[in-house]
This record gives sequence, C-alpha cells and structure tokens, in this order.
Amino acid sequence: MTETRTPARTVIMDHDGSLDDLLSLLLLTRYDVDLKGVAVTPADCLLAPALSVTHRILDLADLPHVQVAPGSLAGPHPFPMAWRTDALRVEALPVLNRFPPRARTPGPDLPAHEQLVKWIEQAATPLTILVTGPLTNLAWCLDKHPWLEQAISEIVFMGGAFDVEGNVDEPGHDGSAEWNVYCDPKAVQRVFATQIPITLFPLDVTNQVPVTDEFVRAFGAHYGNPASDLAGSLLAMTFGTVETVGSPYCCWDSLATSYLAAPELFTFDQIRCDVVVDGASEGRTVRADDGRVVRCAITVKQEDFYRHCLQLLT
Ligand code: AGV
Ligand code: CA
Repeated sequence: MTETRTPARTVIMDHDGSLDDLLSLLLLTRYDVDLKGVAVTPADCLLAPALSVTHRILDLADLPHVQVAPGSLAGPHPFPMAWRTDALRVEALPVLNRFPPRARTPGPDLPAHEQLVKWIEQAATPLTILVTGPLTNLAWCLDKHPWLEQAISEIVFMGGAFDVEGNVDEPGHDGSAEWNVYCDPKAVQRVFATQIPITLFPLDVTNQVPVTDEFVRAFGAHYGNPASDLAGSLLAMTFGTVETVGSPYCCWDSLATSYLAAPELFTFDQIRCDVVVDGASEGRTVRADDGRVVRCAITVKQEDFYRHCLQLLT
C-alpha cells in the first residue's frame, strides 16, 4: 500500500523580492508544506525581475506548477531604489540561468490582490499566509471580502519593532518604524482589525540573526549544489549593508519563514499592540493596553537557526 503524506500546512507566500525574500522562498520550497501560490509585491524590488526570479526559484525546486501572481498595489511609501534593484542582479546569476524558464500553463493573470482572493476561496483547508513584505494585498482582500477571514488560520508576518530602533531612515521620520510596516501602515491596521491569529517577527527578534561572514562562507563547502549556490550568492550580495546603511543585513524574512518548519527555535509572548498611522513615527508598532493581541517571537536560538538553513539548503 502506498502511504499518503499530508503536508503540515497549506501556505500562500506574499513576498517583495529582496535578497532575503528570495532566500525565504527557496527555504519554503524545501519544507513539507503545500505551497498554493506566491504573490510578488513590488515593494522592496522591481516587479519584473522579482517575478522572473520567483519562477526560476520554483523551477530550481522542481515546483513549476506553483502559481505566481504579480502585485499591482503598492503602499504609500516606496522602498529606496538602491535596495529595489537587487532582484535585477539575482535574475542574472548563472545558477538561475542554467536552463531556460520552464513552460507554464497560461494562467488568468490576475493581479496579486485578486488572485489572493481566488486562492483563499479555493483552499479546502485553513491557510497559512506568510507575508515577508508589506501587508498591502492581504489588507485589500480582507477589506473587500471580510468573510475570507474564516479561511485563514494564521498570518505569519515579518514586520514591526517594539523595544529596538526601527530601520526607516527617511526625511521627517523619527526612525522608530520597520520598513514593511512603514511602507503601508494602514494595511497593517486593517489586518490587525481582524480576528485572525497573527504570529509576528519584529526587528527585536530578527536583530538576533545578522547575516554573518561565517554563515555565508559555510555555503562554499557545498559548491556545485544549486540550492546551496543560490543561497550563498543571495547572502553574499547582502554584504556592504553595514557600510552603506550603518546596520547589518539580517535574516529578517528567512527567520519568519523558518518558523513554519522549526517553531521550536523560538520563544513567544502574547503582546497587545497597535500601529501608528501618521506623523513622525508613522509605521511604528507600539504596545497598547487596548491593542490587538499578537503572538510575537521574542528570542531565537541563533546557532540552531543558521544550522537549520544550512541543513535545508545544502
Ligand atoms: O525591514 C526588513 C524587510 C524584510 O522584509 N526589508 C528587507 C527584508 O526583506 C526591508 C529592508 C530593511 N533594511 C534593508 C531592507 C536593507 N538594508 N536592504 C534591503 N531591504
Ligand atoms: Ca521582504
């Protein structure tokens, strides 16, 4: 008798194409999850190369049937262009150009926010939605079709900053916000207004996993393995962030993603929080007694996280 294996979760990913989002997608393809679709939001990326890279990563993982939807909505605060061009360089990496892109069945080509509605409606089991960029698409869905709330069992979101500095360095801003929230604070407010369980990975926990020299170079020992070469290349391209931005590139999104396969790496607290939607602290996440309860990652076993990535990607 053949054994039928039920994947632990059905997942939709909504990413925004930065190096770390792409590493996260690669990680996700190695997990025992049923990946229903991938939305690409033109936030921390240029849409065209980020879409192309998304397809190429799914090809590399032998998942060419997974649907990909191009985002057409963007939050009010665009990401710095110097960051958004990363996907252009990734798209040209030899490891993603070994073969021409695989043939795909032509899809309905709906924009990501509309496709998200379809994916959620079609899902037979409650979904996990992993968001590693702004919450723009998901907020639109929940606003236009509030009943979709019932079909979502968990939102896993990389965003926010509570007891640490933010990473927004823009004129007139006080620096207290994290970029995924700052890009579209009202989207976060809309998602917070639902009853859907949210598991949050703010800078407080992602600061614990900077991209270290040792972590990046460990991929060298596996040279020739495509997934490892891609992961090592994505991570190597993060170098220079300390010199240009003043703080290290961290495994922001990949940390949130790893929770789907390795929740035991984390400790969590239930916290009540809110988001500031205007003024100099726009996009700041704050603790608030009357705020919405989220399950917030507090600590991570750092070395176990790096080991987890290396094991899955080599
Ligand atoms: O704030 C972290 C989010 C994550 O989703 N992104 C990067 C990750 O994809 C924005 C960001 C903050 N600092 C950055 C960022 C940097 N130095 N380069 C590129 N993106
Ligand atoms: Ca991101």
